[in-house]
Amino acid sequence: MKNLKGKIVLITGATSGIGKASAYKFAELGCDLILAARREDRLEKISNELRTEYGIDVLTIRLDVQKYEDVKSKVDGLEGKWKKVYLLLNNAGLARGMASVKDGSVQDWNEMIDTNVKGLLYVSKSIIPLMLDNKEGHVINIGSIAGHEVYPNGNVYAGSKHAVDAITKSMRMELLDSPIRVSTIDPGLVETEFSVVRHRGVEDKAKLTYEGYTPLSPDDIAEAVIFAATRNDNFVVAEMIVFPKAQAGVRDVVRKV
Ligand code: NDP
Ligand code: 8X3
Repeated sequence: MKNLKGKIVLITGATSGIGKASAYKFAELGCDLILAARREDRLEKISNELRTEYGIDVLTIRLDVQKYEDVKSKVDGLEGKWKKVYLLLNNAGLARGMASVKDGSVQDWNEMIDTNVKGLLYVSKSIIPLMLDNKEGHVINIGSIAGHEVYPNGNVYAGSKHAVDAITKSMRMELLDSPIRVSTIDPGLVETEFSVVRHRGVEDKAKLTYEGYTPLSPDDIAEAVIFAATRNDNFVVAEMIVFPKAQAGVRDVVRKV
C-alpha cells in the first residue's frame, strides 16, 4: 500500500459531500491538503477542523472551476511546497434540473457543462504540468454511473459525465509514458447536497431521490477514492463503478416505500 503521508492533495468541491468526506480521509493518512470551492465560510470551518484534529497543513482556495482565468491565476499563485501537488481529486460538479431537451434551460445546461466538463479540464490543464515537473502524480476524477448510461431528462448531466469518462480515458493515454496515474470513480446514488442543488433547494424533491433504500454515503465514495489513491505505483484503478446495494443501473433501483 502506498504511503501518502506528507503528500499534497488538491480537492475541488471540498465544501460538501464526496469532496469534504475525501478531505477527512486524506487528512487521516497525514496528507497536506489544498481545499478548493466557492463557499469560503465552509472552507475556513473545514480547514480549521482538519488542522486541529489531524495536525496537517491546509491551504484553502476560493475557486470557481468554471472560470479558466481564476483557475490559472490561483494555480500560478501556489508557492513553495504547495506547488508539489501529488494528487488532484477532480470532484467539483453538479446537476441542474431534470427536463427534456425541448423544455430544458440553456442556463442550466451551460452551468453543468462549464462545471463538470470545462472546469475539470481547466483544473487538470493547470495542475498536470506541476505533476510532470515533480515527476509523480495521480488524477482521480469523480464521474458517475450517468457517464455510462442515460435516463430521460438527464440528457445534459449524463452528457457531461460521458464527457468526463472520455476525457479520463484520453488523459490516461496521454500520460501513459509519464509517472502520472489517471483514475475515475463512478458512483451511483450518493446522499449529499447533490439533489438539493439539482432541484434548487426544493427539499421534498431532493429527499425523494434517496427514499425507500439505503443510498451510498459520501464516506463510502471517499473510501473508494482512498483505495485508488493508496495502491502501489504499478497498480491503476482505471475505473470503479460503485452502487448502493439497491441499485443495478442508472434507472434500476429497488425502493421499498
Ligand atoms: P455536493 O453538492 O454535496 O458537492 C458538490 C461540491 O462541488 C461542493 O463542494 C461545491 O462547492 C462544488 N462545486 C460546485 N460547483 C463548483 C464550482 N463552479 N467551482 C468550484 N466548486 C464547485 O455533491 P456531491 O458531493 O454529490 O458531488 C460531487 C461530485 O460527485 C460531482 O461531480 C457529482 O456530479 C458527482 N456524483 C454525485 C453523485 C450523487 O448521487 N451525489 C453520484 C455520482 C456522481 P461550492 O458550492 O462551495 O463551490
Ligand atoms: C449522479 C447520479 O443517477 O442522479 O451522478 O445521475 S444520477
